Amino acid sequence: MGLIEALNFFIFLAILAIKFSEQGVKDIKESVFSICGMCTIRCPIQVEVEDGVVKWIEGNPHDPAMAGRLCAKGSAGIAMEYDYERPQYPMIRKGKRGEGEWERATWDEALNFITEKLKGIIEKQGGKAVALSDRGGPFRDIHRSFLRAIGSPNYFNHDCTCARNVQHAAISLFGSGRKTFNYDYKQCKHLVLYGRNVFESLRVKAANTIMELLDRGGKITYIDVRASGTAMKATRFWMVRPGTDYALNLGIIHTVLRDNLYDAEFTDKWLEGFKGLQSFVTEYTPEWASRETGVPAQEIVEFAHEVSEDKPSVIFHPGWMTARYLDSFYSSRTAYILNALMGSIEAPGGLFFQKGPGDVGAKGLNALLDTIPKPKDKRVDGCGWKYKHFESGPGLLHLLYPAILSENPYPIKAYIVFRHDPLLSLPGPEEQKKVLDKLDLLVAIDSNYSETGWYADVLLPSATYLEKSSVLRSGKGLKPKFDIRKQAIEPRNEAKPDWWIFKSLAERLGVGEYFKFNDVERFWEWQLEGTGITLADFEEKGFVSLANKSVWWDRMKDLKFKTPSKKIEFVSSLLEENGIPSFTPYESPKKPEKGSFRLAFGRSPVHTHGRTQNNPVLSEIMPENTLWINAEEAKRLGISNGDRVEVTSSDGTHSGTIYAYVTEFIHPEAVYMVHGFGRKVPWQTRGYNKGLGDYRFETGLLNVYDPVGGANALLECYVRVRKAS
Ligand SMILES: Nc1nc2c(c(=O)[nH]1)N[C@H]1C(S)=C(S)[C@@H](COP(=O)(O)OP(=O)(O)OC[C@H]3O[C@@H](n4cnc5c(=O)[nH]c(N)nc54)[C@H](O)[C@@H]3O)O[C@H]1N2
Ligand SMILES: Nc1nc2c(c(=O)[nH]1)N[C@H]1C(S)=C(S)[C@@H](COP(=O)(O)OP(=O)(O)OC[C@H]3O[C@@H](n4cnc5c(=O)[nH]c(N)nc54)[C@H](O)[C@@H]3O)O[C@H]1N2
Ligand code: SF4
Ligand SMILES: [Mo]
Repeated sequence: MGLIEALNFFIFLAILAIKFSEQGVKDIKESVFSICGMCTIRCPIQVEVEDGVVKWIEGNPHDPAMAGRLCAKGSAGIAMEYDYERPQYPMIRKGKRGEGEWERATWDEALNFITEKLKGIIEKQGGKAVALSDRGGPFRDIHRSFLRAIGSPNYFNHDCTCARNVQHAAISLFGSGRKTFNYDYKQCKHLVLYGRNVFESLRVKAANTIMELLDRGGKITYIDVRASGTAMKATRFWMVRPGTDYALNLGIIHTVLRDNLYDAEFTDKWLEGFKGLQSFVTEYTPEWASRETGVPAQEIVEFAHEVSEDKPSVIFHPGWMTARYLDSFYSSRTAYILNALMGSIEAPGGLFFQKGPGDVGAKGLNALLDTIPKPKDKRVDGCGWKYKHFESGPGLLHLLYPAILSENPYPIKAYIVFRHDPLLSLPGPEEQKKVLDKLDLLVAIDSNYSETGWYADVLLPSATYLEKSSVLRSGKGLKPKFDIRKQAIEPRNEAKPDWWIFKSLAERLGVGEYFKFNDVERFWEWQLEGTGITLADFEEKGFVSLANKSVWWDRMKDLKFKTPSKKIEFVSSLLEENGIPSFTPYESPKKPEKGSFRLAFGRSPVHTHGRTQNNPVLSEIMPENTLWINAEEAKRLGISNGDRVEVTSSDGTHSGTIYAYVTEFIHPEAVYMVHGFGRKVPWQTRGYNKGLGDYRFETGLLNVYDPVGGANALLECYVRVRKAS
């Protein structure tokens, strides 16, 4: 065969191969196991793909608690995927921060730009001058490793605005955090919820199981300042005065101890400091609690007796975030104490210890983070050293802000925000911006135009959960398991998966040696090394169970508390060593001034925080939020249902109008709006300026936080309301 013939033959082969692969693409129908990313619950899902297009998403049918089911947001994943109003290519800021003048960049240009800036900062101030925050969760290994590799201890997550008070309350009692336990709703007889709006602030599995709890005659006592969707389904609803959950718990504990309603065998065995609690609650009678909360004393007593009859199959949910007040640490702590008094720890229908691979004789997944030496510098926010009672892991993001301003204990010059939107989730965006302006570099990596992304110097488009594979997840529970998020489709536009972004940056910054893998599959294989499990084992169901049946420990013998005493420390060694009382006197929350209300917030079942307001489908179902206001108060202010009302922050710097929802089912001291609206990114035309953003009214609150729990006291927010002219 001559050269020309050979060339022609090869061209012929190439055309054939292209034709063949086109044919292949056309006929491909595929089911892919993945993990939903529409909110941070991360439910296991199955994605149906046809010709490279997502056609259908459902809950993983092999997971009995999902059984194919999904929530509205999860189903709207397809609408999010094919929406063009999301970042499509890397962008570098041209105008002033937040002005919205961008220049389109190639990935090389954007990564080089970031690298040059970071190199300069690291040379001058060290790696510690770089901070990174994310949204927590199981997929952090690679970006946390990146930060560690460049020598920074300053990793943060969102939790100062979420569950930090609960986390620290758990540590003070059990020596380990809130995720030590999960809840056995399946066998629970009485579930007590403090603003834990289980049917709207969704976890699909939990919501399903709690519906079944009601179906089989179990009880729910729900406590809130307003009648949420969960209140409607509850057996008992107490509409409390805002910020008084701690008082309620003290009244309940008083009754439980006075009337001997606790599990004496369990308390004798496991509790440290029972006497201290007993003497502390003597003065907090149900009558006293009634005056604080508005719940009749007789009902508190009846409830304590009723719940005790169902012990130990009862759950006092410590709150996800337990409404964020200045004393929420103690409301959470007393909810946990009630569980301990009921003996519900590791009891069927109570709180169970989440078992990990090590608890069932299996080896855990390898973690990249463990292969990189820990930076020697102390955290910039003081967590773990200046504030020893605050866990150092994710620190407290609100404490980063004063550190940026004061450069104390050292300067922070770059902030990488990954899968997180602090301008929308921490209080007071305008105050935050003034602090962020001191940075030399602000980078956002997002699959959506976040408020922070819009204010950043560089915005990198991140692949969506449907477009990427993530690191394998190790799930703890009664039956520990590993599960997989597998890429379902090719990234659209120029989006890139996060592992690629951080690996590329690491290589450019000269620390690529830690990131040797070239694709996720190799990384998975390395994660699994030594476990005896292979990738093929995930093919059938999308997960691999590490135990055949549920693992329960003997609750009178085998409980593993990580406190110094190995018991549940009502009197906490950690707190006392740091000069913090284990029991603290209750202080009545401030009453709003006349014409002003406490601003409460929460979730809608069809939105995720502030990031779905522009979703083509979800924006149609719920385009804007309303202001819930008590009927008597509304009448006094001349406001009728459906009126436009003007809401103004307590310092007068922010105001806006919104429709009023007038109802008897909210406490007169509070008004309420669904979180996350009032978005200000003009490129998102559906969500732009719709409704009002609770976070914008939280002026002056950036550094107001529960001093013991550490979480932002977002609910210490007051607004004035009047009928709009
Ligand atoms: N006023 C007020 N403030 C609040 C709350 C409130 O109710 N009211 N709620 C608080 C609570 S409980 C929490 S948990 C926080 C949550 O606050 P955030 O953590 O900021 O909120 P999220 O909506 O989880 O998402 C953060 C960002 O991640 C992006 N994202 C989603 N998926 C991906 C992905 O696959 N890749 C990348 N790179 N980015 C992605 C989203 O587009 C979004 O911009 O807010 C807190 N702040
Ligand atoms: N649909 C949907 N589901 C979600 C999310 C989402 O964005 N959308 N986000 C997830 C996240 S990150 C979280 S943290 C959870 C949050 O889930 P939940 O903990 O259930 O919290 P929220 O929906 O924020 O509701 C808080 C409730 O607290 C009430 N409240 C205010 N003040 C008080 C008070 O003083 N006492 C009591 N007892 N109640 C009070 C409010 O009225 C509101 O109903 O939801 C998760 N699930
Ligand atoms: S609760 Fe809904 S949106 Fe959140 S992960 Fe599960 S299915 Fe997705
Ligand atoms: Mo949260």
